[in-house]
Amino acid sequence: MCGIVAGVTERNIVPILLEGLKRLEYRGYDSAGVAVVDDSGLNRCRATGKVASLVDKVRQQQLQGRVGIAHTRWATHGAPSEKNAHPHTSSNQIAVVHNGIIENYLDIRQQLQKAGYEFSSDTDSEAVAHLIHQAFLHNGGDLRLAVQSAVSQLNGAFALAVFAVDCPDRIIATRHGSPMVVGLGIGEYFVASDSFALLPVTRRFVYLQEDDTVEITGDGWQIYDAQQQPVERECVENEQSADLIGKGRYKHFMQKEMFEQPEVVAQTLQGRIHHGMLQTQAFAPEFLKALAKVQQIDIIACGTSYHAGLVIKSHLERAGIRTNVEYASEYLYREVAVMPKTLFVSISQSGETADTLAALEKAKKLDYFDYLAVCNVPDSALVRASSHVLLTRAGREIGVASTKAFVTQLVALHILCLFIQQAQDKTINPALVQAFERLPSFCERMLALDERIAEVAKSLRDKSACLFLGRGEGFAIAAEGALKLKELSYIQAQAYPSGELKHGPLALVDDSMPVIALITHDHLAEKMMSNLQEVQARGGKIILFADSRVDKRALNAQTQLIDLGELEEMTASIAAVIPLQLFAYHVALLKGTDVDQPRNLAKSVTVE
Ligand code: HGA
Repeated sequence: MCGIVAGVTERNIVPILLEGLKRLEYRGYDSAGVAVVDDSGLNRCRATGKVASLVDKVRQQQLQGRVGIAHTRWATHGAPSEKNAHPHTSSNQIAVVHNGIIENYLDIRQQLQKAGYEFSSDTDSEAVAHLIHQAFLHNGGDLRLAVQSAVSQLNGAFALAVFAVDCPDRIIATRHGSPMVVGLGIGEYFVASDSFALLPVTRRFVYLQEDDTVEITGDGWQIYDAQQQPVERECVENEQSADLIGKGRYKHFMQKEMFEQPEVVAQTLQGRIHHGMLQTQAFAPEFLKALAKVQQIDIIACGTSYHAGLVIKSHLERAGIRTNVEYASEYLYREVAVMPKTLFVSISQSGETADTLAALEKAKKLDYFDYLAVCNVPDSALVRASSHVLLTRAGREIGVASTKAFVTQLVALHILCLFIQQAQDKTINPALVQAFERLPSFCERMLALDERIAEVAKSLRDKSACLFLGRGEGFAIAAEGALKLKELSYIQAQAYPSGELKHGPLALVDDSMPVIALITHDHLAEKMMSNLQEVQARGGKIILFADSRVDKRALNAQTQLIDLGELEEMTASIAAVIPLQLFAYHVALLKGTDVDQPRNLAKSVTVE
């Protein structure tokens, strides 16, 4: 999604801004731009496509300056085009980069047009530039007051970085529902939407809180709270490596990330499960006390993280914990009845997902017992806003389609489930706990199916639609498999619990419809086989991912089988998603799509 990098330096800032944008590329975007201010005034350069195209244009234009703002845009309002790319400017005086959505931009636009402002883009963001310009004139050229006055008129979510030609030594940045961090260098100061963008220039960061505004100059920085009072915010050291992560011997980040799964599963287990025992020191004592009292759980998430919630639901309910799993975007806009002793669990890879963050904010106003974030990014907004955190330890995930983050979410959620059972003195079969320690080797076995899966993927090369079937946890995994295929190959892939076939989707089945089914060796295997016979009877072509113990005698010769070997009951669904990820990957390779940055998608979904 959109990314912001900006700063005030003593050297030419342009290479720093461009490097920052490159570091944000993995988030997915469609255009990029940079603007600087110097003695000659405001200079801007924008380009569609990759940051590399912007770099070429910047070089040709010989753009230079000590104060600048830069942006990668993932279009929400207006097509991905140069005129819509940020920075947006007003009267050659104000330049603005904006992450988020301004919900009342049409009203503001109309009002500004009446006041004589001309718009040159279709974006909501340009209205912010003109509004700040109008306020700048009214405030006698005080940029901070102008920004604060302009944002008080905005509805929606935003992070903004702004400069003005008439005060060319400073940047003003602010946030409301969208992240922004201040990077503290030596004699140079920056802001960015993600600290990762600034790691080559600093390790010291200050996170802006909701509605904070920061003013940075070459001499220092000052944060103001929502009441426009100067405030102190904590400075944190970031330990992450500044190195940009490479693909190593792999063709794509996604491929590398799938093959890292055995390792990251082991990392997620570390210090939490050892020799078949739960390690109580993994959690703070007060959190364990809270787990002892939990009676219900509301899991709120989006996309792949939502599927992780669906998988864990049946395990939590088996442990006697009533569990509700819901899309954050739906939870946000309905009345919610919270039962006593309900734990609110949010799941997000990035911890920046706007819908999930907003859901947490809503939940905090309700009568929840406690708040847990299951997240992959320790310094993310979600982690900072929750009372407890369970880190998934997948390492940085670059591929837009989530793979290793999903598998580690499942492991972390299983760990949570086991800890709840232990805290509530419920009997835990030690064999179940031990199964997790064998999971990395099961992941290896799934990855070894790569060649066979690449072969089977050929049958989807010319297809435009398919069905995914599973039952129980297998349905949640099938839904994740379908999402991966959609994201990567643009094939319409719809997942159904196979018992639902006869209630509608069976009408879609004929001899041109591939039906991809997942059967693990559980109590639903026979039911699944009966459903597959319904498919076969209508000529449907089955691609079956199945445990080798499943009785497959009823399947016809056209069925293509991917034999998963003998999976372990407790971890079967975690391992079984890997072959489905590989399948989506190989279909995408055959289709020639952009595996790491599928069209229209972004890694951290920072807009609602
Ligand atoms: N609404 C703005 C910015 C979009 C954004 O933040 N995407 O992540 C635009 O469409 O330009």
